[in-house]
Formats: sequence, C-alpha cells, structure tokens
Amino acid sequence: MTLVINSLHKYILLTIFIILVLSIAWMGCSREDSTPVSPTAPFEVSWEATPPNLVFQSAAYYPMIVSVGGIAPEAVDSVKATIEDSTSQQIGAFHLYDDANAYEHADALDFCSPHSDDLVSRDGKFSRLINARFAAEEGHFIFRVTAWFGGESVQTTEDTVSVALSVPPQLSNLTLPDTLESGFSPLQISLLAIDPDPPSSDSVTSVEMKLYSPGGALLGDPTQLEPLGNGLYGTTLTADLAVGYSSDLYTFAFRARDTFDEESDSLGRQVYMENLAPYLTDATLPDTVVLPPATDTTYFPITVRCWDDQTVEDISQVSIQALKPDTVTWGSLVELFDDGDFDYSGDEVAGDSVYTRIVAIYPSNDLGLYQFYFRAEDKAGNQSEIVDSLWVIP
Ligand SMILES: [Ca+2]
Ligand SMILES: [Ca+2]
Ligand SMILES: [Ca+2]
Ligand SMILES: [Ca+2]
Repeated sequence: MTLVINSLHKYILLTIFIILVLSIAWMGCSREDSTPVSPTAPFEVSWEATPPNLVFQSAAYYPMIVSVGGIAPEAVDSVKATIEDSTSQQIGAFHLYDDANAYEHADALDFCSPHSDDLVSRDGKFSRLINARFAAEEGHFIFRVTAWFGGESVQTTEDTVSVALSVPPQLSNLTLPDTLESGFSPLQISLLAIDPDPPSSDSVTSVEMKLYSPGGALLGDPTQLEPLGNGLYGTTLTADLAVGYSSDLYTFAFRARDTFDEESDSLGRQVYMENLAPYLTDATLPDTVVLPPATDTTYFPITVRCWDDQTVEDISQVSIQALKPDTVTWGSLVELFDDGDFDYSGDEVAGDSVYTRIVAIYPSNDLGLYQFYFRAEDKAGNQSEIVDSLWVIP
C-alpha cells in the first residue's frame, strides 16, 4: 500500500514537474509570439513612377507606381490616389494594387486601367495605369497617394501633372558623316532638338539614337544623347560601334520626347559603316626544328600579333594550320590565344595582342618544309591570312 502511494506520489510530482517545464517553455514561446506586429522600419509610402505630363483628352495610359515600406505588403489595407485641380478641389480618386495584374478593378474606369499593370504581387509596389481623361480642361493637377494600415495612414509627396495640348519636339541640324571608316577616331555627333511649346510649360526631356541594319532590324540598345546646351544634343561615336557588323549602309535614326511624352518625327540618315578584317603581323616560329629521336617530342611556341580596327572585341578567332611538306596534307586547325594562360596556351601576357600556342614536332613527322597559315576572323566574318614556314631537319 505504501509502495502504491509512493508510486502515485512520484507520478503526481512528475506530472506537476512536466506541466511546469511545458508552461515555462510555452511562456518563452508566447513571449516571442506576442511581439507586436509593429513595423521595424517606419511605415511609409513613396513614388516609384509618377505620371508624365498628359496630352489633353488623350487615352494613352501611363503607369503610376508607389512603394509601401515598413510593413508586410499583405498587411496594407488600401492604397488610394487622389487628384486635385489647381483650386485644391478633389476631382478624382482611385486605388493602386499589388496584385501582379491578376484582377479587374471597377473603380475610376473613365481614366484608369481595369488591370493594375503591377508586375509582382505582394512586393510592396502598388500600381495602376492612368490617362488624361480625368481632366475636363487643361491645367495643372496635384496627385497624392495615401496608404492605410490599421488606423494609420501615410502619404506621398505631391506630384504635379500638366494636362495640355502639346506639340512634339522638332529635330534639325544633324551633324553625322555619310561614311564611318573602319577604325574611325572618336567622333562627336549632334543635332538640334527644340520643343515649340512655351518653355514655361514644356521642354525636351530626352533624345535617343537607334541603329538599324541594312535589312531594317534594330541593332543593340538605343543610345541616349547628352544635352550640350542651346537645344543641342550629342554623343561620341567610337570605332567599336561596328563590332560584329559587316561593311554596309546602316540607318541612324533620332527621336526626341517632351514632358508630355510626345515623340518627334524620326530624323534618319544612312551611313556607310566600314568594318575591315583583323590585322596579322609578326608571326614568330623557329626557322628550323630538328626531328626529335624516337619517344621524344619537341615543343615550341608559335605567336602572332593580331588586332582589329573595331578593337579586340571584334576578333572572333586567331588560328594556325600547317601544310605538310607534301604540300597536299593539312594538319589540324589550332587556335591561338591571348589569354595569359601560360600553362595551357603558352601565352605570357593576356590582352597584349600577342596570340600564342605551344605546338609539337613528333618523331613521326615528315622531314621538309612546313608552311604555317596564320588566320584571323572578326565577328563580321572578315578574314585575313599570312603565311610563314619552318624546316624540319634530321
Ligand atoms: Ca507589386
Ligand atoms: Ca511639346
Ligand atoms: Ca573588324
Ligand atoms: Ca598575349
């Protein structure tokens, strides 16, 4: 009986102990869990993309994007934009969404897109597309965006958008030669971009240059021209512009935009752009090599200098191929490198335009005169070749 009571006693004590341990552990956990959901960074909303000035009555859509910080994106209650006219009268309101463009929205459809145009959901970036149809007349309008979380709200700075009729910028006075020779020296080109609207209400915001192939395909990324003052915009062309492009007529096309995102007519010019083959000089290889005895091999480096008008960026391959003494049989094509990888290619200095490869003469090689054809090819497919020779003697 005593034994039973003792066991029961122990059991009760053990149970109490386990409960105590568990509750302490739970208190520990709950202390962490009950940490308030207050933001670590300040709760704030800021502009990522403001609308440009809008052409009166135009239905063209432009993105408005804000970024809400300091709070988990899914915890944001709503993000709402308001539009006021110059008398501070609110004339429109609509929501921005962080929904990856997934849903149709029905608010403010007279001037807002049904879809948000948002890229990634729950990344804290809220978007909507708007057009100029909110404005019953021309004028300046104030945009603000407010984000709500719980009882709190925060607001962006004001953004002023002009709604007016705008004339596109006009381009003239292009200085660009008809021919760009292979390896031309750096050349500044320029043109005049003027917005006919009053300078107080509109101006040129960007001028870009696009390059088109003879077949009309856009080549590379557009180049933004720099403002040079007095309405002039320019950029410096360098010889590497022609990397990978064969000699032909290319079209350079220029366009300017204004604060209303109105685009000028394109000002274009056809230019003959030349791209010559790489240059090969200074081939080095021994005049004579003694045929090695059986089981031995003779190694030696072969080098050649190679460069290209369009910079080394245009060089696609430098190689050698040997024509054997029978003048019929070709050895395999061997690529030379300017990589400084001495252990692999034998090249001592990377990027010094000296291309190198270690080659071998075996006891089985024929005696006689070997002709080495050095070849280089650029990315436009232009090829060059020089020949040097060596005797394999007994
Ligand atoms: Ca988003
Ligand atoms: Ca304009
Ligand atoms: Ca070239
Ligand atoms: Ca080298």
